[in-house]
Amino acid sequence: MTPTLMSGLDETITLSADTVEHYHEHGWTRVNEVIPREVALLLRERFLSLEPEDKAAELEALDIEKQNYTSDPEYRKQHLIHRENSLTEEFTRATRCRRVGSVVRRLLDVPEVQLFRTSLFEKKPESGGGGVTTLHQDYPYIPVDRSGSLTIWIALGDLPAETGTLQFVSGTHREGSLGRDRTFIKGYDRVTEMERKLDWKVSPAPSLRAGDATIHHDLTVHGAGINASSDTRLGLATLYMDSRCLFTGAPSAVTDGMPLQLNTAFPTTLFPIVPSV
Ligand SMILES: O=C(O)CCC(=O)C(=O)O
Repeated sequence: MTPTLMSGLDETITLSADTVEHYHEHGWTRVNEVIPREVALLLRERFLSLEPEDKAAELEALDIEKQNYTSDPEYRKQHLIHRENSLTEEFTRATRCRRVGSVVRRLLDVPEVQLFRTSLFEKKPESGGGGVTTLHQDYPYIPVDRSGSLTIWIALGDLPAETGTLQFVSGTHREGSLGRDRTFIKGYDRVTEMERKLDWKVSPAPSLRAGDATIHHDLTVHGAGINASSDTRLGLATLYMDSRCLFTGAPSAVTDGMPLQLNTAFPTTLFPIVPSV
């Protein structure tokens, strides 16, 4: 990355009061240019130019089996998930930069921001297998002792609404943890039940320019439509938390195999503190 691109990542962003209020009121918000457009376009290019074997979506093949992902092929078509270790170092720089850290700190209102995980969600055009991302909360899937973390989902590329950008059910961050959703459960699941009973309305899919982001609370129910365009939709999603959160010991694709101690903070060697002031 050139020094000019790097310096853009090192600046802090001051959010408007409306943006912050929208987050607290609805459980999600939008921030334009959370990373500079040129950086987002560069990341897209880097990803697309990786050899197919280098960008193998590990989860679809391996961990999803381990996680008891439903065998229904419908749920296997949502997206491909690429973890940070299969991406280039520019991704690491972008997700650990002060620019993003300052946004997270303002929304979480915590002394220190810690990165829990980065995933690149690739949704192929519908004709290539990209299906609907079913409604879910993030919190039931993370081994973190308190809710309140957030995910910044950054558009890598210009993403018109029809590519399947994220949509939210406003206010659901006040419902508590609803448990695992239909992706992992056959039969009763509370998200689907509430969706039917309460006739949930999802927010319209936004059109995002490269570098723009939507940000959601870990209890906010969200999903995405099919990718009705002819281009691959790439969203770089990183979950950040308060560095005082503790590890619960629950199995997870991110933490399994790591030397973590129950009821202690996540080691910063594995879960970096992100500069935020
Ligand atoms: O990109 C998607 O389709 C899903 C992303 C998601 O669920 C998330 O970032 O929490």
